[in-house]
Parts: sequence; C-alpha cells; structure tokens
Amino acid sequence: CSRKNTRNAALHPLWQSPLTIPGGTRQSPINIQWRDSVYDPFLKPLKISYDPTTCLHIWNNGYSFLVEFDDSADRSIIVGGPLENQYRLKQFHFHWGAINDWGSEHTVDSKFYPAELHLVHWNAVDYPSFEDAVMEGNGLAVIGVFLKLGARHEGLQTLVDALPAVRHKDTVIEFDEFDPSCLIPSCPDYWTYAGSLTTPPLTESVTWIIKKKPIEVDEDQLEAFRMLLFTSDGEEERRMVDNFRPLQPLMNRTVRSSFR
Ligand code: BO1
Ligand code: ZN
Repeated sequence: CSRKNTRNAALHPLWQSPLTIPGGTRQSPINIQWRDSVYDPFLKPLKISYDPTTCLHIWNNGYSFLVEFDDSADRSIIVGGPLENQYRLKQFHFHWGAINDWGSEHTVDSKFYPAELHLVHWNAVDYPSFEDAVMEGNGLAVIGVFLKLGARHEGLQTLVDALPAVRHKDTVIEFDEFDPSCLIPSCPDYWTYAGSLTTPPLTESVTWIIKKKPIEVDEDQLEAFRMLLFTSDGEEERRMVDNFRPLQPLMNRTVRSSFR
C-alpha cells in the first residue's frame, strides 16, 4: 500500500539510506516470541574457540564501536550450533539505548534489553572474503548476547576503559589480546533463525544465534557507551545512543530453540 511505500522511502537519520529493503523476506532484528519458538533436538551445542592474539583494534565507525580481529586464517572460530561448517570471527560491536528501557535490537516476548552484543563471523570455507560472504544466504553467522543491568562485568571493563580514546567517529586505537568469549554466557541455550544484517547493506546473509541468558553489566559501563559520539572531531557533538534498527516482520520464518 502507499503508506508502506512512504515508510520504505524514508531515510534513516544515521544511515542516510532506506530503513527497509523492498521485497525483503528475512530481515532482522525480530521479536522472539518464546512460546512460538520450536525446540529442535538436532541442534548441536555451539563451540566457540577464540585466539585472544587475533584481536587488533577498536574503531569508532560512527555507528558503534567495532573491535576487529585478524581473520586471515582459522584462528578465532565458531562451529556447531545450527552451522554447517566453521565461521571466522571478523568483529564484535554493540547496540544500546539513551536510557535503560530500550537499546537491544532483538526483543524477547516484546521486552527490550538496554544493550545487545553482536559477534560477527563469516563462512571462509565457501567464500574467499568477508565481502563475498555478505552477499550469500549462508555467508555470515552473528552471535547475539543481551546485556542487562546488574553487577559490573569485569571482562567488559577492559574494553570500557579504552572507550574514551575512541570517543569521536573515525578514531582507531590498538587493542590486542582480548578474548571476547568472556562476554558470552556459559549457559548453552540459544535461539536461531535466518535473518539479515541490521545496518546497510541489510543483506539477507545472517544465521542469527541469540543467546537466551543475558550478561550483567552495571550502569557505569552503559554510561561509558553513551559517552561515545556519532560525530567526528570538530563537528557539533551528538552522543552515540539509540543505534539500533527497529523490529522487522517475522514473515514466513520459524525461530528454533536449542532448549525445551
Ligand atoms: S549486524 O551484526 O547485523 N548489526 C552487522 C551489520 C552490518 C555489518 C556487520 C554486522 N556490516 C559489515 C559491512 C562490511 C564491513 C563489516 C565490518 O561490517 O557490510 O563492509 O567490512 O566488520
Ligand atoms: Zn549489530
């Protein structure tokens, strides 16, 4: 209908590009309705093996801060879960809100968490590069972890301490020897579904693996995220907050769970 077309044409203020992909059938994020998810007894446990020395740097890219990894060999990888082969870690980043009432991209039973971690991996078995994998249905695997308010997270604090150095857009600092598995809850339970990137190019290339159990972080740690800027040095300062995409329709998809 015409109303829908108007929405599709609207430019997102952060992206300067459309919010929706015309004809998209597997867009992300989604609301995970717990009771509608289907237990799949054939789903394997997800095996995570990260090499802390593959960590390279932190980069404020004007949308989030990215912690990037050397992905030139199979050194930091995940296997199992819903995945047919192994995937290499490329980067991780977060999405968060201006206040604690929202900020995550996915929701569970319509509940938002104050933030969400994304660990982005690509299929280096079938594709020669990340850029090639982005274009393919089984190209990427992203682990999503919800952040909830609670105790200070000691593993995250190492990262939080480095954030003032990347306050402005387009700043990069060296950040070596970090093991992001400390940010992933030990509870093996997850949901999985076929989806997309949540920022441009929004390609429908992602196997999403959303951990059921959140990690706890404290108010000070979330406030450190909110001190970052969307803007470059010299521009009028705009705080980096609410860097999440709105929920997308589930369409003809099933969310599977690894647990009953
Ligand atoms: S997310 O995990 O769905 N929020 C997500 C969204 C967009 C990207 C990655 C993850 N984009 C890709 C770009 C590549 C770029 C890479 C940087 O991020 O498509 O061009 O190299 O790690
Ligand atoms: Zn993300």
